[in-house]
Amino acid sequence: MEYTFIMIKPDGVRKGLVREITERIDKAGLQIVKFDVRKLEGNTIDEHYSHLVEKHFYPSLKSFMSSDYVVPMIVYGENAISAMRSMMGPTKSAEAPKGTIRGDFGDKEIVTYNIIHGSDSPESANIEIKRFFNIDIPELEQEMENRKVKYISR
Ligand code: DAT
Ligand code: MG
Repeated sequence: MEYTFIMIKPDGVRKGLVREITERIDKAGLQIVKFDVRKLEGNTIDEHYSHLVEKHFYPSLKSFMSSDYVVPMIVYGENAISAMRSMMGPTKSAEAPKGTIRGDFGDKEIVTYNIIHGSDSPESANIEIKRFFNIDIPELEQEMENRKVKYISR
């Protein structure tokens, strides 16, 4: 069981895919434990894509990511990181198979418009969860435990 960080990007929000994507996560047997709708600060985008700031496409990636609301989430479940990466499909939507989120909804010409982000390793999941929800895994586990107790006692 593990946690991963997922974010519906501005194009996913604008295309009205929030329900479709959360439903796919649900149907895969994964649990959305945190969900938010917000606009990102420039420095958050720089940190999140620090591995890409030197790339020629970074300015357009940054302006895209700040162009509208995004939906950051924490998703929990069995092999959540790889399960979500498979559900998303590869970075380039044109190469993503049908049935994946990027294959079904991503822009086939503009790589940047690929609908969704998902952490690529346990290390990046922990860092991204902390960055976007200001919580670390032990705190999150404690919070989940507390929720269970509340649910059972109702
Ligand atoms: P992923 O989102 O699949 O983990 P990544 O971390 O390599 O891929 O890149 C982050 C985002 O940057 C990606 O979702 C879309 C954008 N991007 C990556 N490569 C690109 C390229 N060659 N041209 C335009 N945008 C790109
Ligand atoms: Mg990545």
